[in-house]
Amino acid sequence: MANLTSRPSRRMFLLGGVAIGAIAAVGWSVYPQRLKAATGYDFETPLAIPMLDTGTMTDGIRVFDMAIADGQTEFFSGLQTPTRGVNGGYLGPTLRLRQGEVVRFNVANNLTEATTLHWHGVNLPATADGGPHQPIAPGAVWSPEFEIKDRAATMWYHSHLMGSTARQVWQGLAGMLVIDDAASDALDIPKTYGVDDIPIVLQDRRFNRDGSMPYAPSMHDGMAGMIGNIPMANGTILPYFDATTTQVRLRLLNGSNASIYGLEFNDGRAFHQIASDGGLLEAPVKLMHIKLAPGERAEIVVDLSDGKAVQLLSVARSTAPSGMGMGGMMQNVQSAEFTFMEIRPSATAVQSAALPAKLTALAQVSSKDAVRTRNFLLEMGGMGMGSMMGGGGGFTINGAEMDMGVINETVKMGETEIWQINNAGPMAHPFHVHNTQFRILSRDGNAPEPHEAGRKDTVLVNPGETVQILVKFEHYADPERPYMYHCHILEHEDSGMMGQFTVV
Ligand SMILES: [Cu+2]
Repeated sequence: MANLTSRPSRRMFLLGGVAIGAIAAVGWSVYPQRLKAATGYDFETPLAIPMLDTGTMTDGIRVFDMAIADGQTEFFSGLQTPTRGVNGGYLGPTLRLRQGEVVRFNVANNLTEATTLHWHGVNLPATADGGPHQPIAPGAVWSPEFEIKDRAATMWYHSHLMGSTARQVWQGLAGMLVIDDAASDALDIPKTYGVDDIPIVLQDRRFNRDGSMPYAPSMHDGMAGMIGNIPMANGTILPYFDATTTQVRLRLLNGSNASIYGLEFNDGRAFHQIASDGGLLEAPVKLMHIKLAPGERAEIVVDLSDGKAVQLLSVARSTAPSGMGMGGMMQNVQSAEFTFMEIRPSATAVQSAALPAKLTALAQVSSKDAVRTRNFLLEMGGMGMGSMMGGGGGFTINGAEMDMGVINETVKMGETEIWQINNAGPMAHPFHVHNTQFRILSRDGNAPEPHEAGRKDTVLVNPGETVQILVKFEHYADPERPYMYHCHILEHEDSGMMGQFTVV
């Protein structure tokens, strides 16, 4: 293993000695150039494509064997970074499932501490949720089994250990989970894994000079969330992807702890969003910019028929008024500016089919379907001086911090409800509800934009905003074991911005 004293190199010296300090000093706007100059990286690593894992069929059940373990990852050439992963050093395989199948995940915990795996976005029994109530002890194997009810969608899995989710996800415990169904199979859209259908886990991390990637949040990080200064896609830094077709479908996941990405291409080209968290939109939506908060997914199709290389960026384009003081600062920090990767079209690209005008049918949403409204007030009490000086977290929903012994809400299976989420704090919070795909009814009284009108499990609630979602839990009642709703900024979740509900 190389180190700085035995094998000095411009890249490593600058990475440790100049890059991070310079980036902090010059601010985020010139960040991509600085990163390139400082690291010497210029899209010279191929994009890592997570291994595709379709499991094995055993007695009609699709079985996945997953081992969570400590590992090492060479993010920077010659430097080994201690990481954690699922069946590998960092992150995990892309699990491929089908609607209507029974699946079993054999999750072995080879760490020396407890962990969990939560199947984010999936409709499942509470015992299979993989949240705080299903810890896997060191050396133990957890084997949840259930039927996949969801339609085709890009979901994901990640650690959800009470109080330690942020640290374990930062270390690498996350991966993609792709569900297929007959309707999506029948659509003529890019669907060859790793060729024109690419999973992309977007994250950012901070590194030490020795290559380590410690989870060591400052007090400010505890409030703003851990935001890195090195972007990565599938655990690769400034990678390139060689496209061999004229269109590529990117399954984008914001797998960061706290960064809100404003995604667009460096040449301003438009693209089409075809799916949100819970699957296909009714029709492709043409966009030039898409905001993706932690936990959210978007499938987009990018046209490359002009043959020009294009870079995927995160750009801060705040639509919210920038406040003064701490609040304004935190909004800025949440909107991270990064260059993630470059896509290089082949000169002999295979012609892709034109996108279908219609993708699927979605149920009409109406507030009249709801039998009641529940209110969820998100607050950051910890913003006060008391907690600035070392007090408690103060991240609450309806005035309470998460308590594993308290069921906050009880919902009847099959009933439609309005959940009204109000953000009283100075930061945007992505609100995630387990075990369902909901629909957005309104943002501050306005109907959602077309790209937000589909199935969702995570919705960004901006400062001062009130978002209404239409929620229904259609399967898997359990009067005792709860599911979670929470902010998906993982530091906020760990600090108490989470609650529990049962479906009866
Ligand atoms: Cu939050």
